[in-house]
Amino acid sequence: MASNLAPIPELYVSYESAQKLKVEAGSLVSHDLTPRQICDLELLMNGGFNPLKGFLTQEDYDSVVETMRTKDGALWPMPVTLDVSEEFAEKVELDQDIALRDQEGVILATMTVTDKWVPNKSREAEKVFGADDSAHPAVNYLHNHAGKVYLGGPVTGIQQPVHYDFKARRDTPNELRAYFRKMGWRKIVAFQTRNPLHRAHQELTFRAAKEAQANLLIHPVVGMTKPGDVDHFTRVRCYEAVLDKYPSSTTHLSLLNLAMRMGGPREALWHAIIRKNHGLTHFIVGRDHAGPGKNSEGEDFYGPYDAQELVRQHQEEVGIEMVDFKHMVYVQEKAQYYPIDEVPEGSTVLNISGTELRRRLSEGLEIPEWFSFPEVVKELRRTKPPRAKQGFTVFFTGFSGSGKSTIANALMVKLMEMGGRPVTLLDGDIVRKNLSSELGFSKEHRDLNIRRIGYVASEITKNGGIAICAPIAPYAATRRAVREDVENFGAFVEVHVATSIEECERRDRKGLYKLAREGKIKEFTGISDPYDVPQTPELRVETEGTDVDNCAHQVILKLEQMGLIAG
Ligand code: PPS
Repeated sequence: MASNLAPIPELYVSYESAQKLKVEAGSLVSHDLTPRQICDLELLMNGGFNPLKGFLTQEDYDSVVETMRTKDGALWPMPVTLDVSEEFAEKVELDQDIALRDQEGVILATMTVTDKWVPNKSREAEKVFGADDSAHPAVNYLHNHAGKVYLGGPVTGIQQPVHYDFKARRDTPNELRAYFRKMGWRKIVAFQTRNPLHRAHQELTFRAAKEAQANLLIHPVVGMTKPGDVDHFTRVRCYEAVLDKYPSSTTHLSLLNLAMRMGGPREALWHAIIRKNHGLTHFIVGRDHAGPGKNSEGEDFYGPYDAQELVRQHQEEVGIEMVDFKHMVYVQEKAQYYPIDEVPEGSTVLNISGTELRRRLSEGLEIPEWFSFPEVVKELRRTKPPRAKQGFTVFFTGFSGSGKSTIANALMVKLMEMGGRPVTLLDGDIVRKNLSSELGFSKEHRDLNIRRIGYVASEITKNGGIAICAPIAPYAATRRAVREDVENFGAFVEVHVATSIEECERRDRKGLYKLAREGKIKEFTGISDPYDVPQTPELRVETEGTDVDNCAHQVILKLEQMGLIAG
């Protein structure tokens, strides 16, 4: 299969029309795109999502969800939808044009809204991702981040989203096509990745290209990947280091601003279509491609070869050939890599799993040269120092008067005594005075308060400090959202201070329970307002019959056990 490298259609208008549209769009209702929508819009506009011409209409959406095809029969496995809030949706009439802006307010496109509907998100989760289980990152996104209403309709492209990083490494489908034409490349294998490349990847990609007698495109995703992945800045520096290891002029590196859904088989097929649009002829699909990890029962969402099977079934229709990802292992006696099924008998096979690599990085242990390139390891260590040097957040939750603040204070002092990292205490009362002074205790206000704490804690964690938070934080969903914010940067240690409501009321240190019983304080947690007991906190401490020092010590032991402080 050789590539047809003619340009593919884009949704951009000419420069002159774009200037005119920009001015006219000043009077349109504006939607501020989310980071994921910006990624989707970029690929819609530049032809990466060809044949889509806009965000899916309701008919197309239903058809894509049910059959992986648009209503016209084009193969399209992934819903690309514009989710908005109910308030925003109310402002928009059908056939109205709206402006799509980035987070700084720069207009990127206009869209004629032809459809507006409330999707059945559970059905979308079941059909597209295989289960309505929020352990799946895309299902979690669907239920907890995406707006309630979808808008659909054609998009008119005004300008590309602005990227300040790695500009020279980003290519539109037509730019890549032009590059391949210029280089005379007719067969090109794409390697999709969201991880740093090590020697085994370099070997397998080079081998795949050689076998297909093709050139190689390293095509990593730099839009949105799985929460917890190595950030793309670090990864791109690593890819650049690996690029030197291929014979010169055989291999190219280009960054793809895709927002992954971790949708396994459907996602693999989507990736293949996107690569076809970028002018590629071959696509490497591995074991558990775009896999989301374990479901809430601890089982895999998809079978290890489901993705390969689905891509194989549709490869002819897509016009891209699937290449099997060969699992490469290092053979000690030969001092070289072999596909696992070609290892000479009786030889010693060495391999380091992803989990083992993360462990070695987090504990500052040696990573051998046969496994990775020293330049790559250096970059990874620079970004991720060992756990005992990283930032983290300890998040206490419990009733008012449960002892959260007292234990948090004791913990802070103990951590400061140890030294090494700055410590900040975000106690309920301190926060309410300095960050949330205008807020009350309605669900909405409590959520806002906790999200603010989460934001500050995540910034502290990102910058290598220790954040200790001690609010009531009564809602499980909000605590989960904070966990997600923090875990982008470091560990989140939830500590449930499990003092019973009866004991808190008996202690009634601030006299608030009495007032709550008398109805003088409304919406009082545990009395007249709910508290979701944490189901799986990292630690639960009982304060009844245990002194504060001992409770704080239990937290210290937990932190040691998690490798967050040196033992
Ligand atoms: S929340 O729900 O997480 O936003 O609450 P938080 O910011 O931790 O604030 C709790 C402190 O405010 C006092 N207080 C109340 N608590 C619960 N419910 C109601 N209605 C209420 N009104 C005032 C109370 O003293 C809490 O302090 P702590 O330190 O938890 O005892």
